[in-house]
Amino acid sequence: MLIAGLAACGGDGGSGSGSSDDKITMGFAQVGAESGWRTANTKSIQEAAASAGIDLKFSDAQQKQENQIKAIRSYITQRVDIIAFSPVVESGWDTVLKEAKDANIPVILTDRAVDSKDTSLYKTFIGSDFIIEGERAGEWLKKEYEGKTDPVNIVELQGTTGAAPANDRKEGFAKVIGADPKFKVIASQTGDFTRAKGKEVMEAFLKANPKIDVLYAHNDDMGLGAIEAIEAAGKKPGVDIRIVTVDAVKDGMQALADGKINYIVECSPLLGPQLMDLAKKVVAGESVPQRVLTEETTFTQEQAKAALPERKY
Ligand code: GYE
Repeated sequence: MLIAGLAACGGDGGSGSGSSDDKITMGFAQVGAESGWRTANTKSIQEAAASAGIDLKFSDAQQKQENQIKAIRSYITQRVDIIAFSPVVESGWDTVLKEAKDANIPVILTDRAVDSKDTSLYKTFIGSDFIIEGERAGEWLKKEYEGKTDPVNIVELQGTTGAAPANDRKEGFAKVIGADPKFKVIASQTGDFTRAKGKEVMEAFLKANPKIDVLYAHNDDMGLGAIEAIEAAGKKPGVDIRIVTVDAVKDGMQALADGKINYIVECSPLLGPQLMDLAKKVVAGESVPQRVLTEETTFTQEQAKAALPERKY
């Protein structure tokens, strides 16, 4: 993808556009700084823009949709060449996306999806398949408890309410474990993708439920917060309560290598280079695929030990 993009842009001096020497200006409306994943994602976008020679206007919405909408409107007023954003929640984007379209400013979705029926409101969507991530967490659990018949009490820490990764990771997981009645999700609540909220909600789960076998956290950060709560309650994370999370950021991988998490489903935040490549193509009027999927893997404790020294984020 990246190689093809560089060849297309550099090979013939950017033919087709009268202002090919002008720098592309991108307005990027980020979700916030809620997790290690997000920090790595922001860094990837900023570094990739710099090395692609794209002038980046960057805003942080502090996990609030209204702030993102304001940022997008200001990018429209500033007449940037392209807008990219990671929608904090799935719903409620049609009006502002229509405004961008009417102003002839193309939009790229990164990381999270919108539920707009009109797919002409954006050029492409680059990011992970969160349903598959949820399924991978469920598949691991099924294997862990294969051949056992006792009930398995699961608590779930959901991501930000209404966010695509929260909706889809819940759905994918439920689909896989739902077929076996021994798996019981006894509590499920949002921890807003943050460490502090993960800890707080896990404390409440522990107080209300004497027997918790498994924690499924929609990201590493909530899992890491929950680990603090579990330890404070005198239990051993990874042993007394088995833990599966999503992301595979460094702190999560360290906890996995240390035996406090049992399994992590990877979700890559390094979307910057592909995003800049797609942005150049869109601005040049080239066609791009409607959906660009990120490639990801999963990690056991042993695999985390091996991967940690090379882990960049
Ligand atoms: O998993 C979580 C972050 O949208 C995939 O957002 C992203 C999620 C990621 O806060 O850590």
